[in-house]
Amino acid sequence: MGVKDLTSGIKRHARSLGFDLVGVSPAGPLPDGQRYKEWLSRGHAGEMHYLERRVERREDVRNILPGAKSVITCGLNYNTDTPYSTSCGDSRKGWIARYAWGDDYHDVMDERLSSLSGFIRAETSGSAGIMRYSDTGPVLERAHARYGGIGWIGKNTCLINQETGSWIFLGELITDVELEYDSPAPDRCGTCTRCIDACPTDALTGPYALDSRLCISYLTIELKDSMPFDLRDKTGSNIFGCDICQDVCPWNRKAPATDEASFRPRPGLYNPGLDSIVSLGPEEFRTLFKGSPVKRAKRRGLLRNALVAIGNSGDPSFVPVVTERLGDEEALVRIHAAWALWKLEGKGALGPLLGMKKSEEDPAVLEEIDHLLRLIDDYGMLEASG
Ligand code: B12
Ligand code: SF4
Ligand code: SF4
Repeated sequence: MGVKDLTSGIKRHARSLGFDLVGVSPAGPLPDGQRYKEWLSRGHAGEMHYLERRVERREDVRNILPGAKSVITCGLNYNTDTPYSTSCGDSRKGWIARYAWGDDYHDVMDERLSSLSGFIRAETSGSAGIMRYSDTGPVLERAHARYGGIGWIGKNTCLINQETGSWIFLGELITDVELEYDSPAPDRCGTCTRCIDACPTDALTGPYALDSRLCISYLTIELKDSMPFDLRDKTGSNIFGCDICQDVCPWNRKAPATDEASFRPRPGLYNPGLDSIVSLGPEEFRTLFKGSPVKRAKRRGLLRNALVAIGNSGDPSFVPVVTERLGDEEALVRIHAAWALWKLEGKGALGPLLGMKKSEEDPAVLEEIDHLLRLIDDYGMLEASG
């Protein structure tokens, strides 16, 4: 079969498998590799040290599959007919990012990519070498998607398609089969800067530049430690990921909804009550988030985030649920419960914090309590009066 027919056969098959977008780019050194190395050297990957490994594979997929000739990038729409975070202002609720409402996309993408891979093998009498990835390896996925004509890189750093918007998961097959290549899509951001203006933490340090250390998505999903003190106030109600720089993007205004049933919001994940999230026990957490991307944060990470959102809500009716978490089994949760109580009660947190300090043994929790106590003016007065 000729290169042209094989390419259109693969694209037709990808669409029949449910992929919304498919494009092909040549395997070879990517000019974007330089951009990537500069991003790393600025420290913008934060604690995601895995991104510093195997950079040569990201620069050129032939270091993954020797002899590779083509990268087939597939895009799957995960948008649903559900309001954006920017129109949900209920301070008693938390925001889980759109991508995480349904089943874990890694599983959905892998199954489809595996079928597409089987199709290519059959069409090439089993001779094709193929590797498949979807957020699972050292591949610059957005860069390949751009070269494959799937969309452009927006100033929010997301891959945007003119028709579908940016609610797209990416996955790719790297293959030694020669195919017909697409051309990169033009940049359609123009003079718009909505995403940069809307980012609450200034993580978009300029157009096409994201500092993960400031990004709420990183802080609520990837960061395993305490949330940096000065950023807590800025993360709003986001408890897992962040959609703001995509919610405000004009290219998402008319984004179509996906047909993919597994991305529909699972009960309880769309804009959930913060009191129910912060009260989840280990077993309830496991049951609720089985097969969901949210399990990545682990219970302690999700409760940390929910406590920060509760602190930001300014709603004193949360005090009882926060007080309960002062005795949580996880130090990370106790740290953020102490902070949330201080945010909600101010000086009123003095008694509970002093009480907590008496029995606390974890150095990181003690450090947080001492920091908060220093911030409560009354404490200084108490010390002075003996
Ligand atoms: C690390 C990572 C993160 C980090 C850093 C994100 C970032 N912007 O770099 C954090 C944790 C913050 C994150 C957040 C999110 N992520 Co993420 N993440 C990744 C991961 C694993 C690597 C990305 C990376 O290498 N970043 C480093 C930067 C420098 O690289 P880059 O963004 O890919 O950009 C390269 C090219 O696009 C090009 N380029 C960039 N800008 C420009 C501009 C111009 C003009 C040109 C010509 C080229 C160009 O050069 C860059 C370097 O090579 C990818 C999967 C993968 N293997 O690619 C998923 C991925 C990027 N994430 C994804 C998603 C869905 C998200 C979130 C939406 C989740 C959420 N709702 O919370 C947010 C979006 C935040 C945002 N505005 O980007 C999707 C993005 C799909 C899309 N449509 O773009 C991916 C592709 C996973 C997937 N397989 O679907 N993520
Ligand atoms: S995901 Fe949120 S915090 Fe990160 S760059 Fe976008 S708006 Fe800013
Ligand atoms: S909000 Fe505007 S600048 Fe940002 S990605 Fe969308 S179109 Fe581009």
